[in-house]
Amino acid sequence: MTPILAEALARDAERIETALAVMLPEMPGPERRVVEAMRYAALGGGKRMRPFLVLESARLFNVNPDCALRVAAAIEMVHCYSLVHDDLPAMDDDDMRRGRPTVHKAFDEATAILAGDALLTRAFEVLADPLTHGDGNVRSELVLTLARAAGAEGMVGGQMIDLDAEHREMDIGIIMRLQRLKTGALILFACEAGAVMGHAPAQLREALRGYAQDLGLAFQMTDDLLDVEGEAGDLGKAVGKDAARGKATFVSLLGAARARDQAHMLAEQAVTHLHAFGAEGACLRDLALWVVERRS
Ligand code: GRG
Repeated sequence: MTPILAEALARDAERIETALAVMLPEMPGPERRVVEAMRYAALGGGKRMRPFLVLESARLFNVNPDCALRVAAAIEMVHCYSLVHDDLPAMDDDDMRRGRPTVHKAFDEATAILAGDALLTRAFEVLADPLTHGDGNVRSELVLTLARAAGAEGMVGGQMIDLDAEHREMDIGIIMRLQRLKTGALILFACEAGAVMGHAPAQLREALRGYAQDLGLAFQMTDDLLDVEGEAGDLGKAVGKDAARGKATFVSLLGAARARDQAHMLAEQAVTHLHAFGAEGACLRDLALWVVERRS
């Protein structure tokens, strides 16, 4: 990782942590357990890549950093909800996430379901709040775009295909579709959010979409490689689960060497979309190149 990217990621991760802690305040009363589980899920871990993409894309259009931070926190809440639900026994059944027990292990299944639900709804509450953007049309577009990215046309749809993957033959086309929805849709929203907040011209918004689509696939291919070649200690979660379940992935279909080559090619292709931003796109460029080298 380049020093500039390391510094920017660390600085933004700290800002996100503080924003999330403020937006998910501890609560008195009998309902406090669900808030404790939400805070457990959202605070103190993760690479914070999606919020970083929001903050960086917003910076390109001189968006007010406090407004961008709220959108960044909202997308991290949706991401954390998806991890909490994905780890449940009915889905991936994982005991460890971000180096500690999953929410249903630390609390219980019903609390984990509710914490995920409440993180998802809180995210939309944050987006719809006038503090997030002074222009109601922008707030409405953020809500609409994130709803599409997270729902059945996006992440949830991808998760459905993924759950089916254990029971039927999958080819590369369906795996691409699965990943475009499951991980790609939120990454796409993260990169577009800055353009939406900054009323960016269509051509620049399209450039960010192109970057996001290549980045999302490169990220997922690397995720599949890490499941085969990574260390549970580095990743903070179990490895080898896809193969154990006989699940088709980019690695099982392409082989590790080709998947690695493809991931690098996609990362380089992602960078080509950033030309229009000149030196301002340096952190996004470094991120794309790091995503395929990462060990966690
Ligand atoms: C339950 C609706 C629903 C969706 C779940 C995102 C997802 C869909 C499942 C997560 C399982 C998984 C390992 C997906 C592969 C890619 C991915 C999203 C990895 C986790 O994202 P990172 O690496 O995690 O950014 P951190 O912890 O760094 O935030």
